Amino acid sequence: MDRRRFLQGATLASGVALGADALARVDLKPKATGGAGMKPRVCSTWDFGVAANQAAWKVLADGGRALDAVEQGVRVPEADLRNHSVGRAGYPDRDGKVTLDASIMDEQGNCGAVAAIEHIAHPISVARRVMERTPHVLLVGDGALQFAVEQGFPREELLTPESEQAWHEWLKTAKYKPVANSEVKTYNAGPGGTPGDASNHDTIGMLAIDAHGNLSGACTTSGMAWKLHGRVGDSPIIGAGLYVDNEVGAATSTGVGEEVIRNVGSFLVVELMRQGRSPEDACREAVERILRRKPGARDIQVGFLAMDKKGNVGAWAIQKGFSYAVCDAAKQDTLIPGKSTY
Ligand code: SD4
Repeated sequence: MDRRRFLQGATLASGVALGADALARVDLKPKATGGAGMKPRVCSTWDFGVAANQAAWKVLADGGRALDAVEQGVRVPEADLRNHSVGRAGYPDRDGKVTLDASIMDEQGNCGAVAAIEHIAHPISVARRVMERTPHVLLVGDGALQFAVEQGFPREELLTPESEQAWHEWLKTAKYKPVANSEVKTYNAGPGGTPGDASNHDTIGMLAIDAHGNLSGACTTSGMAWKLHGRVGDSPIIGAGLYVDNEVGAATSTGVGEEVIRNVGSFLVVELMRQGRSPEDACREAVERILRRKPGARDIQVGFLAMDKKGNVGAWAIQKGFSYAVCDAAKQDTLIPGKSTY
């Protein structure tokens, strides 16, 4: 390589490593774009959203930023060993590896994500570092792990003896057939029943509005259990598993991520709210879009959760069994059964 090309390469490499360019370009200071005096509120997917909301609420009740609230909130299920679907103790893929997906987005449209990252218990915080310290949006696999370790995140074994045992149980019946939809068949055969349903749910998606009227969202998951190694779901894909537009609202999703990605689900929900639909109506239309395009999707679960610019919350799912938690000054442990098409 000639010297000039080498120097060009070195400059690019150090700019990326230091994130100096990124910091110069990304405006990370919160601006009160939403309107001060808003009553803060946070909502999140599934029953474990209650405890996560309460952690987020500590930030919001203190006048903190929605971005900090959602990060702190979703770290709770990430660390929870009873939760086999997020972070530490998440069920592994079919090769026995725990691979995690996460994304975060703030009120200015800044976003960061990691996909298929191993050995890091809090992928949401790595996603935030991607957003704040690199010029990129999404880091995957080994590169994401390398970045996390460079940033000081501890490298740990995420497969617990209990999750390993569950994987061995699954292996007794599973045939390694990497064909389309094989994961869905194994979910049906497994303890969870419906793919993505309440007993085999995987994801926490959280949306918050702070006292400045600013919205942020976070989404983190170990993805679908027994997935192919390297499979990435909707959760780290901005627009699919998470989307925030501070002028309109925010949305997140849970369930079988492939259907959400195909329909750019969370972006769709936000755009429907932009057209005047309520959060619930927007979520319902996004679910029905999935069903119209693929009627067979009635056998799986997908749920959307949305919050509008005023803090109104709504949700809709394909099937019964979806739940979401809402927390504000009035009540910190509300758990609502999600309405559904079937
Ligand atoms: C995924 N959407 O990886 C996630 C999993 C999930 O309920 O939410 N399951 O596809």
